[in-house]
Amino acid sequence: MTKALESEASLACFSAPPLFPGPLFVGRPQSGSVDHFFDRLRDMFQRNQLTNHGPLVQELEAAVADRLEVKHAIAFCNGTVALEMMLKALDLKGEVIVPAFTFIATVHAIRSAGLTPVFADIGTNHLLDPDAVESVITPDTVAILGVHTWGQGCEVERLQAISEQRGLKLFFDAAHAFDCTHRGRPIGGFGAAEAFSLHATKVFHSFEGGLVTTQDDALADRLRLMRNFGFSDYDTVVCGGGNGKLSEPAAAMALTNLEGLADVISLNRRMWETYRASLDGIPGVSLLGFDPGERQNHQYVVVEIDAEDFRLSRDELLRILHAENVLARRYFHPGCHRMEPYRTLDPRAGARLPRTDLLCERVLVLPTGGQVAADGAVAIADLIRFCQRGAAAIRTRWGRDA
Ligand code: T4K
Repeated sequence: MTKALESEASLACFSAPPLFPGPLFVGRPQSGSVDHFFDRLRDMFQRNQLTNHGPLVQELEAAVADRLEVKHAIAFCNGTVALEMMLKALDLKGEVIVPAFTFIATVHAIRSAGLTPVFADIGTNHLLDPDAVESVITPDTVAILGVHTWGQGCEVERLQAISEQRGLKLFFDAAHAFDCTHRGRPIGGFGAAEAFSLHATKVFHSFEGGLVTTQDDALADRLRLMRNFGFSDYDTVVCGGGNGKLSEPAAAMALTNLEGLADVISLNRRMWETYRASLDGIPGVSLLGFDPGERQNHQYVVVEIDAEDFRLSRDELLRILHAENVLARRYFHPGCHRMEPYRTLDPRAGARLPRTDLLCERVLVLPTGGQVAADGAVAIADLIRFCQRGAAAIRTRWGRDA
């Protein structure tokens, strides 16, 4: 894995061998015991109940509700469908305020639910800015959808106060935030409902899967109907719906991963600490910190690159990292407002999203987890430091090779 970084000629982008022999990903799945998973599958085949709210899904929902201290956890086939059904369940019509600095699924779900997304800017913490939310409220606004980006809790109390004053519903996209807290309370119990992703790349996964958590009995009942086509019994359909069901093998994976989650999170935490120590003092690189008083899953290692101080842009660094097999990601570039269909629907959105645009140019998410290991994180940080120091020579060489 190690190679001496002596001059720009040591870099793989100039045809030297890469720092890592194979790719290091952001979002490499971390799974629990394969034996425990197969034990659960064997039992499942004995019962021959493969899907449609079987015992493994029921066990998962009870375990999650208990862990997140919520009355209801309703499992779905993926996080996007969980979001869509959560947003559809209250029969809202109108505009939903949402950040553009999020994975595109957040915004697509609003549109699929028959609602209109309206983008509001984020703060320097990467989270929906309540002042920006207030500035885009119109008579057509019906809801706010905050995103607990990177597992950090949104400014829940201020968003709650705004939604109560203005008669709006408040929802959260908690795709990144399983097992995280806000003000000491588990994320999952805030707003009218929260939606989680159990995608394979998430800290806690079911291959594909999602969850909605809520304290509201009526909303939970409705969501359980909706995910099963609206059927209340064998041949009675009482509302609209679709197929949002989680399968039993997916629930078996989730239950198995729940057993090993504490180990995954403590590994992520150690990796984050290693990155923090190793990236320290590199001009133009700032690691997104976390409130030490909150529980975090440390699924994402997020840095911001200031092109002036770093002397290379984020995208130039990305090019170097990729050549070295460090497949860092620039989530959520270029911002949902610059992707279709939203770019065409609201071509002027960028004018009110300066912090979103800035972050879309600066954020880099680094690979973490067991695939990287501590010495890998140190090597990646050393590489980044080397790039900052050698920026002038790297640029000159790029100019010469062009
Ligand atoms: N809301 C938010 C805020 C979200 O971030 C997401 C999803 C959602 C809603 C929607 O939830 P889901 O409907 O997905 O449940 C990935 C994930 O696919 C996506 O779930 C996630 N957010 C997003 C942030 O990241 P991509 O397109 O970047 O994934 P992809 O295929 O590039 O995978 C990342 C890397 O992980 C790959 O380069 C290789 C590695 N990988 C991936 C998979 C699936 C593996 O090594 N093995 C694997 O099995 O979106």
